[in-house]
Amino acid sequence: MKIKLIAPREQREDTLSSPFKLQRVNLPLLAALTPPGHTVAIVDEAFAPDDMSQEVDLVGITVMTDVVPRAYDIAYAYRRKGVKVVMGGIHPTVLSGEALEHADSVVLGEAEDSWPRLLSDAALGRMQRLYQAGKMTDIMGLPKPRRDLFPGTIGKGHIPVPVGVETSRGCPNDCEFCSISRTLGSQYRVRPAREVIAEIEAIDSPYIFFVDDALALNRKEAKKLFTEMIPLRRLWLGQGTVSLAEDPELLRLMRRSGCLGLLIGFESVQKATQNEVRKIKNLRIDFYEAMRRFHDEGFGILGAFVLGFDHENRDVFDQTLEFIMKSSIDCAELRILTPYPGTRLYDRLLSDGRLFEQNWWLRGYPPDTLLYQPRGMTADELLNGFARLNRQAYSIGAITRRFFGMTPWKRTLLGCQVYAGINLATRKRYFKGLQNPQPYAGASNPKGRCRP
Ligand code: B12
Ligand code: SF4
Repeated sequence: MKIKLIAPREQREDTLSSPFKLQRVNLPLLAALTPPGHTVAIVDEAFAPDDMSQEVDLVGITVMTDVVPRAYDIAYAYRRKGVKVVMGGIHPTVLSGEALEHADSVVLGEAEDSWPRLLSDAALGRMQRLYQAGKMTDIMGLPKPRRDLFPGTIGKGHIPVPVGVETSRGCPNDCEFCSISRTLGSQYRVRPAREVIAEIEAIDSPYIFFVDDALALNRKEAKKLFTEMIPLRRLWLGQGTVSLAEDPELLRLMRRSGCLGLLIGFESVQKATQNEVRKIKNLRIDFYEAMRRFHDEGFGILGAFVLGFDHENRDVFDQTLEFIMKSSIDCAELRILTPYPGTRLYDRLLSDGRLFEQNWWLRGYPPDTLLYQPRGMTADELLNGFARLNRQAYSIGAITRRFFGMTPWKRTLLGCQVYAGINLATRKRYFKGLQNPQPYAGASNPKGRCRP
């Protein structure tokens, strides 16, 4: 069969023009799991548009909630041509019934076991509607992702694009707003260091992005991996929890193995909320000390903050700004809490009648749309406080002041360029986002307003 694997772009953003790209790992991995005898092509709409005139027998689409409208449009267009469409990834896994209205088949959860089965059924003309792995994937012995099929590793300005690599899967923390435990599982599974190293050795980009949600949760294994990575002389980025900073030896090995920067989920600066978020609940280090340690190792930190938790009050905006400025966070990701389907948060807000719209993802709202009735403040207070925080944290004065609390890597010419480029691009994106309509601004009585 001729198979095409597609990653849809976000509905409203011009992702093709975005300078920040990542070579995703899931589609190259699916290609590697495809038994011989089929041909596979990969399309990532963040890199290049799809050419629908190509001949194809089966289309596989990877679907995150943010790309649902686009994914369903693609599926519709191919099915109209008589091509069978399979969906997989986090959204179809948690909402298979909805996905099956748009696809011929859905793969639930991990695909290592189901994908080869599905293909052999499809080749015989008896593809099932649903495929589910019999058990959790043993991630020892995963095949090397077919990165040769990926459409380009050179990004805008000819900067090599970071290449996604997995070192682990799953997360035991089960934070209320996260869907990982229901999809990739709550058991933290680590890939053997030698397999990760072999995979990295075969990658031609100098930049790696570790796609693990919770990098180095198993510190012993992580230290082994980072030690073995030192001679490879690669540069890498990753995402993890603040708790990484609890272990100075780990941080040192991360630096020596080429860590340039980390996306760190601080989530909230308010204690009452921190007690609700499992990953930061039992931290043995405070946020300021963590930032000092990250910066001492030279890491650039993209700190992620979520606004709108139930226990938060109006002071959260000033307090978040204070932390961002005093700790000189290199870049801050500011987000309004999003109730993704498949999370405990979504279920709770739905049963409390606080969701403004039950199937909000079908409408293609842009990021940071307020989708529920907040508790610690009114909807207007949340939206106005969020807008003010964005403007203050990304004013030219604030960007400049954070720059002077800089870490050594920023003092190089390249470092200055990266810092300025990322902050100015984020400023532009956030300020533009603040113009987006907020369909439920001012809503105070959600009961009865929740649209099914
Ligand atoms: C790396 C990552 C990113 C990267 C790159 C994303 C990318 N394009 O690859 C960056 C940092 C850019 C990113 C951004 C965002 N992300 Co993100 N990200 C991840 C992360 C940590 C890893 C993804 C990954 O590569 N996993 C490893 C692969 C192998 O797993 P997988 O994709 O699930 O694929 C397996 C199966 O699902 C299945 N499968 C997947 N697709 C398909 C398709 C077919 C046809 C088949 C058969 C099977 C199949 O097969 C694979 C092998 O078993 C996940 C969490 C996670 N651990 O998965 C969050 C995650 C996907 N992200 C999430 C979110 C919310 C976002 C953002 C919206 C955050 C934000 N507020 O801006 C943005 C959206 C960006 C976008 N629209 O693409 C949520 C998605 C929730 C949801 N319901 O959609 C997740 C689950 C995190 C979470 N904790 O909840 N993200
Ligand atoms: S620590 Fe991160 S990946 Fe794990 S459950 Fe919490 S938010 Fe999800």
